[in-house]
Amino acid sequence: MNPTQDSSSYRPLSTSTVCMLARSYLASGAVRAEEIGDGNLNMVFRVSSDVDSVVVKQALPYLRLAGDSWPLTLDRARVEAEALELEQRFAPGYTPSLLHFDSAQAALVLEDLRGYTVWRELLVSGKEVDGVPERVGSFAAKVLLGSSPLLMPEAERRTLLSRFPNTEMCAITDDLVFTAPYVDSPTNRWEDDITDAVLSLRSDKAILSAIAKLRYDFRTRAEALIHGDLHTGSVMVSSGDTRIIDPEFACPGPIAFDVGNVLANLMLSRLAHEAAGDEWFAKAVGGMLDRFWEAFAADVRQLWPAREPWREEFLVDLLGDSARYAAAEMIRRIVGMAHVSDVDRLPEPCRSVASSHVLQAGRSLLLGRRPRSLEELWERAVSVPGYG
Ligand code: SR1
Ligand code: MG
Repeated sequence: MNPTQDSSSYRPLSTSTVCMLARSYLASGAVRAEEIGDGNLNMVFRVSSDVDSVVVKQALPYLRLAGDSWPLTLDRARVEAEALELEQRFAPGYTPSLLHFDSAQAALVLEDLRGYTVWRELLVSGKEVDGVPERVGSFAAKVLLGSSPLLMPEAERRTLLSRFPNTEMCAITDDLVFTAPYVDSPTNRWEDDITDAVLSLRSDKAILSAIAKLRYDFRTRAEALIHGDLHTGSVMVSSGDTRIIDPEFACPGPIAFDVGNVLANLMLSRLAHEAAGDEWFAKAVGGMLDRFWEAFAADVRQLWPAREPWREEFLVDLLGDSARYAAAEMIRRIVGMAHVSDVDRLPEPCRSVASSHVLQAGRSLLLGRRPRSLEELWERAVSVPGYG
């Protein structure tokens, strides 16, 4: 909660109190609620009348994944509400509608994306829905360029970005993505079979230096309002529509962090399917990554201001930087606190094989020359020693 707000009336919602909070956003009549959240951070309810429904997402004052030993700001709910409004401004129709923000309860009343499925779940079950990577690419280009100095007057941009200090959420990313996986942290966990690879990452000076540089870049490069957690679990898909959810990690940051997150989670999916022997879908996921980047780049080219004579250089540099951030995201999803179901759902020995290949890909993408094209990116991610 922001320091100027009074948190004394805050109470974790229950299935009965959430009905009172949401009632006026539903058709009249009896309403009922069920808890539907399975994330790491919040309570999420579906509140339904006989004819319609909304979702209520309430921030808890601690990290759900870790329990009340890890206190966490409620202000992330305000950040999420304001980020959603901003994303709607730059990319109308790409996020769920925000119907109401209750600052006392740190709760958002949102359009219910009933009938949509989390993109990661579709990928895990080997399903491809047309147009999803393209929508995510367009969303990223519109919001990231829209809140960058390329498209927003600088005075307005600095004022806007100052609304998103999001200190504690950035500290989570700083720790879980750029720090803990490379030290002996109690939050880390990995498959026994890859212990040697994990310890060798931690003692590799070139890797530690590359990660330290990325962490510095993440902390200092307030380039745009980034989503901050743009993985395939933050994308909801129906036939014909795709929405991007959960911008509670939104903060001023490097565009490459968001782009790298999408690349990483698609590479994780591809490597997991390959380890499971599902070559056909692995290849399909590779195509999704290519189409995400191509849609992103096409929108960047279209939105790019004529006064700036470095558009193609921006895209080449961005792909290279995104590959570095993708590596950090891939490694932490294998070694760190928050894993992904793409890999964790695999039976052994496929899980260890996938984990090991992800670490090799991460290492290869972190070191050496930055890839300048998708071909070079794939070469670095899959043509690694011991792979295959
Ligand atoms: C402690 S929160 C763990 C992870 O879940 C979120 O989705 C973010 O990715 C965060 O790093
Ligand atoms: Mg989330």
